[in-house]
Amino acid sequence: MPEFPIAAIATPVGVGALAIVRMSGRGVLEIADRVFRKKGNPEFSFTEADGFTAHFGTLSDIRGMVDEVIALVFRAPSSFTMEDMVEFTCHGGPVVVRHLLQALLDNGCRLAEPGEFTRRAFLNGRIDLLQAEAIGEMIHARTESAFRTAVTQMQGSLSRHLQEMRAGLLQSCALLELELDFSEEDVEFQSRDALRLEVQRLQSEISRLVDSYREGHLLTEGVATVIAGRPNAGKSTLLNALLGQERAIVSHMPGTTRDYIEECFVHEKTMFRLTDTAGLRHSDEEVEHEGIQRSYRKISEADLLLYIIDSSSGDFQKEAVAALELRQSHPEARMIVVANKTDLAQDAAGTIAMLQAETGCPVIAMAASKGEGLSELKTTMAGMVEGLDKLHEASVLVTSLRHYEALRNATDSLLNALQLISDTEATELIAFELRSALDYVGEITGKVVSEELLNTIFSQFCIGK
Ligand SMILES: Nc1nc2c(ncn2[C@@H]2O[C@H](COP(=O)(O)OP(=O)(O)OP(=O)(O)O)[C@@H](O)[C@H]2O)c(=O)[nH]1
Ligand SMILES: [Mg+2]
Repeated sequence: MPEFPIAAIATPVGVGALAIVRMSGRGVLEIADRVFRKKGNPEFSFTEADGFTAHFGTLSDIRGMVDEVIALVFRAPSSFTMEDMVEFTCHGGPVVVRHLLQALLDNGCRLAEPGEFTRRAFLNGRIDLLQAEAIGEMIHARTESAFRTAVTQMQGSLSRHLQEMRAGLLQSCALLELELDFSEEDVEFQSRDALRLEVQRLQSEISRLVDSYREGHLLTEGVATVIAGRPNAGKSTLLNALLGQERAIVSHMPGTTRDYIEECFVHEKTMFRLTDTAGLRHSDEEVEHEGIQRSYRKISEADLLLYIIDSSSGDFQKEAVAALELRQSHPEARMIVVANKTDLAQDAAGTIAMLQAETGCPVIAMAASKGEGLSELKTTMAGMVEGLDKLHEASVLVTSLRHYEALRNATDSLLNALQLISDTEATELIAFELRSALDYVGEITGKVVSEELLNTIFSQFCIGK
C-alpha cells in the first residue's frame, strides 16, 4: 500500500563529491515533477518514466535553481521500499543538500524518521525483520567477518532456516488443532511417536542455533575483553599499550583507576572491546569500593579475561590462587594470565612456569610500559578466538541477543511439549506449547502467526468434505 511521501538525505553529512537525497511513497513522482526540469526535454514527466531510468536536469526551490542533478526513478513495487521512489544525486556540499531536501519538503514530503525506508521495506514485505536488522549490522560492521556475517543474513540464510522450522512447527500445530476440533470423535491426525520425532528434530535444530550465539555474537559485537588484576599491576598501562595511545591515566599510586574505561581495537580480523577496570582489593573507601563492584560486573560479562600480575612483587603465589579462582568462577570466559613488569622481576622464567602450572592458562611475559611481549599477547588473544573469522562461512549463525532470546524461549516451549507428548489428554497443552514456540520463532522474522496457522489448516484439508 503506498504511503505518505517521505524524504531524507541518504549520504553522510559533510563535504563530498556527491550526495543522495531520496524520497519514497505516494505522489513522489508528482513532487519530483514540481522541482525538476529535464535538460533538453521540458515536457518530461516522472509519472510517465519507466522504473530504473536516470534523468539529467536541474532542480529548483522557490528561490531558483539549486543544482544540476541526476534523478533515478524506481516504480512500485520494484524499489527498496516497494513504493514509488525517486533518488536525486547532487553535488556533495552540505548547503546544496539541505536546499534540495527543503525543496522536497516544501512540495509535499515529510522528513523521514530514522530507519523509515527500511521499515517500509519490511512492512511492505520486501524483507523480513531479520534482513532489516542485517542491513543495520552491515552498515555498522567494523571488521571483515562482521560484515560477511551481516551480508549472509541479509541474503536470508537464517531467515530461510527459520522459515523451514516454522513450516515444520505449523504442520504439527495444524494437525493438533484439527484433533481438538474433532475431539469428540477421538481421532489422532498424527501419531504421538511421529510428533515426538518431529519436535525432537526441531528442538535440536533450534538448540544448535542457540549454541551458535556463544561464538556468533563475538563476530558482530566484538570480543568483550576485560583487563583485571590487583591495584598497580599495570592494567591501565596494558590498555594504553594495546590501543597504542595514552587513553587511561597511569600512576604509581595503587587505586588510580576508579570507573572502568572501554575502547575498541581491531587485531587482524577480530574486534576486541577492551575494558580497563579498578584494581581488585578490599577497600572501605566509597568511590573505590563502587569501582571494584563495577570491575566484578564487567568481569562477569567478559568473553575474554586478561588477568594481569605484577611479577616483581614477590606476591605472585597468592596471585596464582586469585587467578585460578577468577577462572573457576567464570568458566564461560577464556582467560590469559599476563605476567607484567618482567623487567623488574628476579626470576621471570620461574614465575611464568609456576603461573602456568598453577592456573592452567596461557601465560604471557610482559613489560607493558616498554611494549615488551605486546605482539605475543595480541597473537595469543587472536588465538583464543581462532576460527571466528571463518565462522560465518561454516553455517547459519545467531549473532543478535534478540534472536538468541527468542530461540531460547522456543527451545523451552519445545522441551515442555516433549514432556507432555505421551499424555494423550494433554493435546491442548501440547498445541499451546508448539504455538508458543512458533510465536517465538516468528518474533524473529516479524511474522504474524494466527492467520498463517489458519491458512495452513485450510490449504491442506477440505474441512467441509
Ligand atoms: N617497570 C615497569 N613498570 C610498569 C610496567 N607496567 C606498568 N608499570 C608501572 O606501574 C605503575 C602502575 O601502573 P598502572 O597501569 O597505573 O596500574 P593499574 O593496574 O592500572 O593500577 P590501578 O588503576 O591503580 O589499579 C605505573 O607507575 C606504571 O608506570 C612494567 O612493565 N614495568
Ligand atoms: Mg589503572
